[in-house]
Amino acid sequence: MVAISACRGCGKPDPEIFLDLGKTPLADALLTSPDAPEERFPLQVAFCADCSLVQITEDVEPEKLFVDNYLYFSSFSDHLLRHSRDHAIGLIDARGLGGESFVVEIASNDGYLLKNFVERGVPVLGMDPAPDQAQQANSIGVPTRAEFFTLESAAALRAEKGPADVIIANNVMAHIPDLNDFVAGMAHLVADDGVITVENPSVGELIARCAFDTIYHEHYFYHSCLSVDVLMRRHGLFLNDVEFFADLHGGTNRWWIGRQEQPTARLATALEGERAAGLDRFDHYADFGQRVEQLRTDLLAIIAAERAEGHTIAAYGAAAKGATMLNVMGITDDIVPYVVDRNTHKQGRFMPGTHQEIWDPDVLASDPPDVLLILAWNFAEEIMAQQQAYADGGGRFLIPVPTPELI
Ligand code: JHZ
Repeated sequence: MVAISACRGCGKPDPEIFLDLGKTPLADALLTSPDAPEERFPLQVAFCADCSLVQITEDVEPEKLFVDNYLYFSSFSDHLLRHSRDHAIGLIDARGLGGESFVVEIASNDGYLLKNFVERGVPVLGMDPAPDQAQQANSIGVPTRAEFFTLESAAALRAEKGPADVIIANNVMAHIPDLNDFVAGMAHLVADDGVITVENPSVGELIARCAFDTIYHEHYFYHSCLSVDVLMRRHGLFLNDVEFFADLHGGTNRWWIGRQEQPTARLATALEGERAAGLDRFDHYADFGQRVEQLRTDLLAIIAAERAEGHTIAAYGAAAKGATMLNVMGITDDIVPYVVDRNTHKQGRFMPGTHQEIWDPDVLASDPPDVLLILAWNFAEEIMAQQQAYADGGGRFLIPVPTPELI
C-alpha cells in the first residue's frame, strides 16, 4: 500500500486533502471470527484543483479488496434489480440490439444485469474479478470471466470477439486505481457507433447528503459530471448525456459516453449546475469534516439517550458503508450488539473493526430490538417496507444520514 503524491487522473502533484476519517479496516473484509487479525489503513480524501477529481490518498491493492473474500452480491436488492432490468430493456429497444450485437459489462457481479440481455437473446460477456460472483453468474447462464478489466484485457477481448456495441460499467469506475488504463480499455473496446454507460454515485450528492460513509478503500474516486467530462476527453471519448437517479445509492449519475461529441441540453444543464454549486472548487469540500463531526455528535447523542432509557439497538445492513459508519462513529458491539443482513454469504461473519456478528433479519421478528439503525440507508424504503411487522410492533428506525433521524 502506498499514499499517492499526485492526482490519479491528470497527474497534478499533491491533491488537497479535505477529510481525514482516521484509520479504518477494509469495509467489505468481514471477519470469520471476532478475534481474527485485521489491518487498518488511513482513509483521507483529497480534491484535485486541475481536473476536479475527488479521490482517497491510499492505494490498497485491488486484489485485496475484490478477490479475497468479497461478499457483495448485487442481487439482494429488489430496487437495484428493477433499475438494472429497465436499463437493459431500454438499451435493447433504443439501439435495436439483437443476436448479432455484443454487450460487455465490467464488474458484472452475479449476472444481476446481464441476465436481462441473455433472456432476450443478446450476446453478452461479463467481466468481474470476484470469483464467487463470476461463478454464480456463469451458473445462471451469463458468460462471465473472473478477470480485472484493463487496457490489456480489452485489447485481447476485441481481438477475440470484435468491438462491443454497448459497454456497461456500473459502480466500478470508482473502484479501479489505474483509472486512465480502465478508461483507455473502454475506449479501445467500444465500436465506433457504440455506447458506454457508466453509473456511479454523485460526489455532489455525497457532500450534500453528508454520505461520508460511502467513503471507503474500495472507492478510490468520487466522480462528478465535471470530472468525468475531463477524464473521457483525455481518452478520445465524449460525455454526451447524464441521467440522475435520486434514490439509487444516495443519488446516482448514469453517464452516456461515445466516440462522437453529441452533448445533450440535459448534460449542459448538469455541468452548469455543478459549476454553480462549486464542485470544481476546493471551498465546496472544505467544511465537510466539520459536518461529519456534527453528524457523529448527533448520532451518538440519540444512541446514548435510547440506551439511557434501557432500549436495545441493533443495526440493519452489513454494507460496506455500514462498516465506515460503525468504525468512524466508534459504534462497537457493546453499543450495538449485532447487524442483520439478508445476504446469506455475510451471515455468521463479523463486521470489520467493530465486530458485530451478522444475523438473518428473521431475528427482528422473534426478538425485536427497540431501535434499528439502518446502515444501508440507501435502501431504507425497501427495508422499512419489508419490516412493517417490526414497526407495527412498536419498533423504530434510526436513519443516520443526512442528519440522524428516528422514525
Ligand atoms: P449496499 C455497494 O456498497 C457495493 P455497500 C459497492 N462497493 C458500491 O460501489 C456501492 O454499493 C455503490 C443488504 N440488504 O448495496 C444487502 C438487506 O439485507 O447499500 C447488502 O449487504 N436487505 C460495489 O456495500 C446491504 O444490505 C434488503 O432488503 O455499501 C446493502 O449494501 C436490502 C435492499 C439490502 O452497499
